[in-house]
Amino acid sequence: MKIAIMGGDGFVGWPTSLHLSNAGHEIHILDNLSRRWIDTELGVQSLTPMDSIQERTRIWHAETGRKIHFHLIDLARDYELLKNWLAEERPDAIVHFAEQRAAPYSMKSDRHKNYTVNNNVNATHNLLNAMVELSLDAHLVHLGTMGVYGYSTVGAAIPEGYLSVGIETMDGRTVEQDILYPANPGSIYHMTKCLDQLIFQFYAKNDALRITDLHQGIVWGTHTDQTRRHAQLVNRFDYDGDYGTVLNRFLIQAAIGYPLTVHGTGGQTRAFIHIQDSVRCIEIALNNPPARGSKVEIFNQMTETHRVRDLAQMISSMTGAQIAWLPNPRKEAAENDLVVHNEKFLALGLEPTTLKEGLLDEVVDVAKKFAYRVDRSRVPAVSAWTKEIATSVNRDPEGNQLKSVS
Ligand code: USQ
Repeated sequence: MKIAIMGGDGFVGWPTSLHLSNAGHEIHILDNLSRRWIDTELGVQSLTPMDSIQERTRIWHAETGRKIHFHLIDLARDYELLKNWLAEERPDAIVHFAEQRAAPYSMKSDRHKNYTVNNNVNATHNLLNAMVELSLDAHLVHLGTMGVYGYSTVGAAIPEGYLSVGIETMDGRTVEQDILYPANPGSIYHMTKCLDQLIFQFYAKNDALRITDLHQGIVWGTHTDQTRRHAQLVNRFDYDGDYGTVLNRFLIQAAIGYPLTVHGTGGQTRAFIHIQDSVRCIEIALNNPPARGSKVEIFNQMTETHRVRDLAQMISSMTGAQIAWLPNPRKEAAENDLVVHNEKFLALGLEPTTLKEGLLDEVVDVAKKFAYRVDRSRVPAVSAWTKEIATSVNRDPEGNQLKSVS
């Protein structure tokens, strides 16, 4: 297949591009390189030294003989460029990662809220709009989030996208309907993914576009089979308070002797998936497109759930790291249970990589190798969900006064 990877320079986009190229597909990355600009804005860098996208693709070609093409296009802003590119190349499939993906970054200030909404909603809409205009029957696979559901299970497992409900009619009958599971976003970022869902629903219904939405949990790990092939193919690795996600953050904190930054009681239960499984899921989704005219296909892309404090305690007993119980900068339930259906990917052959010490060691090794690149002042999470919360989150786990970088 000829596959366009929108956002193919990012944390999941890059290993996905390599994985699909390795599988023999013709890969085109479209990216505005915004993640690299945001690193500059925040004054942080990936833990792993990351080459330019042109250099990365050159190394991939030298290693494998396969070409990955790169096109500098901003989906949210360069509508005509995007449309012309799609008209010329007419890909068979499109994988859409081209969105601002960090909840804390989206909550930093009014400017960051506007940027996240404008970027994410416009990128998704521009893409679908252009596909309809060009009568392009490509299968669109979008990276959504488990966060569209909220994280509360009200005693029932979260289904894969749709909830069967009985609606009472005026003449007393009950009509069965499948509706999108009620959206319950916990940040501006998650809210944009809820809006994406509605945009997809409309375009699948009105224009019979073939769309798959993947509700992914928190990704952990750093390497895939392909990023391991050469030092310069290494994936990016975020540890900072905005882009670093919880398990990867704890692992690097342990490696540099920084107290593990548990928010609140650590009673938050979340869904997780290893980066290697994430790229496999995308391949499986691409191989199983919905039929034209059917509703949006939705998968829960996660393999296990864990409570934040259990992860902290596990890493602490593995490494001897201290745990810091911090005021929570987010507005979220202090404790929740989470049960999630994920049978669809399992039925299609996904063999989950579950959290095992060996695999955690791998990330700790990466963390130790590049520990000299860590700026400790960028570890604390300083982005507060409300102005009131901001006043209570003012010291880092080492006792230093915090300053927001926004
Ligand atoms: N947390 C801590 N300490 C930390 C960092 C986070 O206790 O140092 C807690 C947070 O308060 C939260 C949980 O860990 O309760 C998860 O936070 P996270 O930063 O690992 O993940 P999140 O903000 O939810 O976002 C990440 C990705 C996002 C993806 C989402 C999937 O950045 O792109 O959509 O995971 S999910 O969480 O299932 O919605």
